[in-house]
Amino acid sequence: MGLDIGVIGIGMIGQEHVRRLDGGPGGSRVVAVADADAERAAGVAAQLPAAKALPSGEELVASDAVDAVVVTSWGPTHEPYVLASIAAGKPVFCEKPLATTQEACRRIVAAEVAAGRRLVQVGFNRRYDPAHRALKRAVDGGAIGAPLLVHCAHRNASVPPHYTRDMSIADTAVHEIDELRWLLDQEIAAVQVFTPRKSSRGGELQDPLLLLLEMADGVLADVEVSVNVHYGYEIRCEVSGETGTVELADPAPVRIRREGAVAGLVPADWRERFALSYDVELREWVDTVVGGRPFQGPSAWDGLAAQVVSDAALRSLHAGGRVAVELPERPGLYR
Ligand code: ISE
Repeated sequence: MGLDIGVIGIGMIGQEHVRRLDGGPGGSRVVAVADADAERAAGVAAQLPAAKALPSGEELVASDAVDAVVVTSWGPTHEPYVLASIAAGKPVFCEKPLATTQEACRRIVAAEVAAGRRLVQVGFNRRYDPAHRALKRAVDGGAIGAPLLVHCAHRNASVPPHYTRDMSIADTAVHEIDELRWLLDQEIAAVQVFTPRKSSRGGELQDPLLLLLEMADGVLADVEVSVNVHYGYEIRCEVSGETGTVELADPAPVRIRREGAVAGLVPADWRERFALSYDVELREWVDTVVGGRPFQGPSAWDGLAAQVVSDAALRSLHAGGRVAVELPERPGLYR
């Protein structure tokens, strides 16, 4: 038995996911695509053996040919597609962010709770990266004793012209927001954003940013977001514990020695750094749906929690100071 998938939104990440899902493990294939740009949808469908381009995301969700939905459209359009999928009783994988406002995330959580079963998975891909998983295993296994501090860095070589200061938090740091909640099994209690000296390479953009996150149990995490480093794409995380430290190792597969220097190559962008994590993420999602197993991946609740923290960080960025995070009560469905 396979899984017939419809993909809404086939920009860069959408096309990457289509490539992974069509003819992928678990017998998945892409049977429908929809995009605001109908020509692009037709072009992608023409290259797939079983896919049709449909005129809208709503029609895709309603189509009898589609067993499960992948939403990779522009963030502000996620909510209606995810809600329609829940109403149709179809599993839906939604790229991060789940939605761009916490009100929209709350509506999604309420709809899923009313449906009485988990159908939504959010694309927080760090949870599927082998290095991040090894980091969590080390922390959970007690290798460094009780965690006390976490130091993260999220560096992009460059960002597109439409990238704004707020996106440094809502689009970029949101990965660490989810990662810290997952890694430490704790909610984030408060956040403060600092604006250091501005890099001259970022134009008008306030870059870098530094976030200080307080976990509910008192662990403190700092996150550097730099999006114009030019030398490549780099993700760091080090956890400092009572009896030791553990950190993500350098991901370079080879080390070059020449002309008196040693160099490990730095990935160019997130597609290269996280290629394997996307493979694992989508394979596990397909296997879960096909096997009829309960979802273990990032839930609509995780999407909402990340959005609430991201909004608090944006408030701190705009108005300054420490902002407490106020989460609603976690519904039983997500415990
Ligand atoms: C992008 O959307 C991602 O998800 C990348 O992982 C992140 O590094 C980048 O800053 C975002 O724009």
